[in-house]
Amino acid sequence: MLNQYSHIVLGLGVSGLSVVRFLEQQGITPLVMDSRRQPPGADALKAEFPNVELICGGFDCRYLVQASQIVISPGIAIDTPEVRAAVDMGIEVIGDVELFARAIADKPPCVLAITGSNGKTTVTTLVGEMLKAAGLKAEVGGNIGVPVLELLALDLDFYVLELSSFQLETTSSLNCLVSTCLNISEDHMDRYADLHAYKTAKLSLYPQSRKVIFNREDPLTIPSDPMNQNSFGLSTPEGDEWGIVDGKIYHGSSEIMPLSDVALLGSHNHANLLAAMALAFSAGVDKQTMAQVAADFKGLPHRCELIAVKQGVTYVNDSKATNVGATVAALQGLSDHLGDIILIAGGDGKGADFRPLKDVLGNVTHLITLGRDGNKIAALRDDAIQVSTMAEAVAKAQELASAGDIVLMSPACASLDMYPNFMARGDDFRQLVEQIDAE
Ligand code: UMA
Ligand code: ADP
Repeated sequence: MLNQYSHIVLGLGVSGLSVVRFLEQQGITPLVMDSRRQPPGADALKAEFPNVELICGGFDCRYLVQASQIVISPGIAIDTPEVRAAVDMGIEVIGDVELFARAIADKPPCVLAITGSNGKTTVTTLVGEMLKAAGLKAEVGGNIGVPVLELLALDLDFYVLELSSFQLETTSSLNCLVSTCLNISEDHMDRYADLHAYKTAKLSLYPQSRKVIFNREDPLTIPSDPMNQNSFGLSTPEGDEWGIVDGKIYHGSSEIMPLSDVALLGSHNHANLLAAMALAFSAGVDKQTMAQVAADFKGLPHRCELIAVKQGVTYVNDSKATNVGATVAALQGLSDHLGDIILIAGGDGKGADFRPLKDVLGNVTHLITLGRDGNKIAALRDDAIQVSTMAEAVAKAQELASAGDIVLMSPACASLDMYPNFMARGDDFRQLVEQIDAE
């Protein structure tokens, strides 16, 4: 006879561990399962909750089909056969964000949520900074790295949440004050049947929001049903939209600041800033405060980050470009550059179609590829140089570059074929660049 567990936590990464803590606080002892033999949260679980049972190396269906609720981690696909079997039997399968939503259901709407294929972390960080600068009690969480349930212990006016499509698949009752989908381009095609399925997961955020801010230059983000909505975009704003006129940011007819005072570089970051301002405005942040934050915020590491100028060559770390859309944005942002651009790309393509890179590769003088799917990117150019390691890639780039050129590491791929995460890949690139003689 199996133990009867009403609650099962699937996945023991940072979010799974936060779910165990949350359930234990409610007096519920769950069973935890992880398909990995050594899940990263195993030691912490044993230390904090020695009585919680953990099954590693697979999901035992016999427990799943007897549960009343399964809380699944974002890294596990709902279509995993054991999970699908439980869903088909009518067992509730939700994520940590849905638990969070239910825990704050009695509060007035206080969530500002950000999704999209690219720019989420940048916008989430900006919104968090703007709210704090305005004196509001706000913290960021979600896909940005802090599990949402951990925010419940804090006394906050607002929760600023970065949400991935994986998290949104298992969330249905988040009562957002305001939300945005920044843009949609192909990503995670190893988890979705097609772009439509991915878009459906992203836009499921809209019906869970009192107000929606969409990107009027990206048709895929436009709500299909009429709702309380506004938009941002690089074009001239109409009505009370957010936009740009003659190099200045405007909210409707009200000028916020000139782009020359904005610290972030690139038109994609200007779009991010407009979205952040629109969200912060919905929480009551005044325009002087948002302009001050925009003037101070220089961007995050691993995102088109200028790391060094060596022998006149500028090295840029864009390791967070884990999909094609991000690399396209990086290369478009450099389209005015007069010197050569040497691009280092490749990694785990997650089933992506790389053809949208072809046009922007016109800006690239030399293409160096590496990683599992590097050959697929190399196939877009007859003269691509294929290497096996980042060290070889940097050495080759250094050999080809001369003063005035840019070496851009913007992989258009995830890092997991060669590194534990995108930060490790960016750090490897940075260390290799640091070893190049300055003169
Ligand atoms: N995994 C297994 N078996 C399991 C459980 C997980 O193999 O039983 C694998 C997954 O396939 C994945 C890895 O383990 O590769 C981590 O998965 P997880 O669900 O345990 O992840 P957590 O550590 O809980 O972190 C999650 C988010 N991870 C994912 O969505 C994969 C983190 O986003 C998020 O910061 C964290 O919750 C807090 O909310 C990371 C991410 O990569 C940064 N997100 C993707 C992205 O940005 O592209 C969506
Ligand atoms: P996310 O959290 O959605 O991955 P980040 O802010 O971490 O977004 O940026 C990830 C990558 O996408 C970086 O390479 C960055 O330069 C690029 N990027 C940021 N904003 C945009 C945007 N609006 N459109 C396209 N690419 C973007």
